[in-house]
Amino acid sequence: MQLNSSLKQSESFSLTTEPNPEDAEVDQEVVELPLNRPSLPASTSDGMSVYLGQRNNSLAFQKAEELQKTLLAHRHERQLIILQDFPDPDALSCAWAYQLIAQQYDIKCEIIYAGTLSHQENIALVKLTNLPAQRWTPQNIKSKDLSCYQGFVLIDNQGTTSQLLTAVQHSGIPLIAVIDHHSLQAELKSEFVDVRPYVRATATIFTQYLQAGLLALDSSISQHVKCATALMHGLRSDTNRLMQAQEEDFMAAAYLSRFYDAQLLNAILQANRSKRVMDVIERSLKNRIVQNNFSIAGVGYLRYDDRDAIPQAADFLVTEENVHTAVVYGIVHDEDDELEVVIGSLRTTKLTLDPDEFIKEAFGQDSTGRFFGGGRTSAGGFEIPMGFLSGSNENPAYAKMKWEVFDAQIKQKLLKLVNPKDNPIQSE
Ligand SMILES: [Mn+2]
Repeated sequence: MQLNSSLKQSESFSLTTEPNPEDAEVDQEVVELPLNRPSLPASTSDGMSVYLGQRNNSLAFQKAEELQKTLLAHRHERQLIILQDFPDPDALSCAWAYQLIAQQYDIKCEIIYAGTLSHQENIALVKLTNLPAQRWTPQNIKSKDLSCYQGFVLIDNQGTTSQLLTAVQHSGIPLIAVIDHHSLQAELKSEFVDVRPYVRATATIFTQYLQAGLLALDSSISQHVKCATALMHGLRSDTNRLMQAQEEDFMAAAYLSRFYDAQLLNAILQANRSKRVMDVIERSLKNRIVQNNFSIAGVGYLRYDDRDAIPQAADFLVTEENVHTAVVYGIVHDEDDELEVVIGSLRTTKLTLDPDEFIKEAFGQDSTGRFFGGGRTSAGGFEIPMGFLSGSNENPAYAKMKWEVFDAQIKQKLLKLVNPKDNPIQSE
């Protein structure tokens, strides 16, 4: 195997000047970085895997080169990096990596998301690494002066899971880059697009950019070590602790292993579940119905800050013997805005089940043609706004009735796909 040839090259690569975002002189220091072109193996006799690895490697290189050109064309600008409303470690770490890469071109980036960091590991990640992400709500974005931004970037999403997108688009800011591994949601008018649904984590894509030379990681720079740790966490969490990782993801993890801080990662992973998350998991266990190896559970009402308990409950239910797919959903309410939305998560270990297809098929689209959800390998999610039916839960009888209607409707839609007699989509 000759795949490590490009790694060896990257070892010898170093930046001559350390970029400093505060330094006005940085303008003159911006130079076109030499990228590490992957060399072809001397022999491809050991089969297909080398060929595929090599091909992916050169695609990664080509994309890194394209991204570099895009960044060069936007030197000295300010950009917004928009994450999904409830960003996960993959999204957060990649946004940070993009920010550090862009900094070398004197591009200043703000990492923003509209929802909350509700998973205890995400809170730990952001706190322990000082990850520079900010919450902008759909309300306060209206009072911001967006005219100072010349572009925006979507990372680990394609804009369909962010409430901030509309405001940013309305202000006329152009989309500069989309870097994601979810299935393509719609045609995107972006200067740079790198959407690779077969890659298990966006962190893998970003690590490949780093390896190609877009940023030379340096173990003596604490921010680099923390970012590498965040990327390792993102990669692990999107691949079920590497159990669903493929060659590319392992290669990326191997590269990050030179820079990341294992103790820091351990501290992030040790974050404990809150009592409220435990309660939601308990409710999901109690309410679950298991049919044809699908486990389905409605958990009732949840506070906005506990929204992340839903995917955690799904993670838990999918571990039951004879269950290959778990779907957990609940009504999440935002007390400040009297807004309610049905939020659900799907987890599967069944290789032939495509979460993106499954969720789109189960719930369909809204009146504007937008799907209620989608997914990636082994995981998916959906959000169904409750609109006019939001709020008025102070009347317990009404709140109970409302939940029962939504619960029944979601179950009906899911069971249609779960039961192969009613619908041939699940063939077993
Ligand atoms: Mn991801």
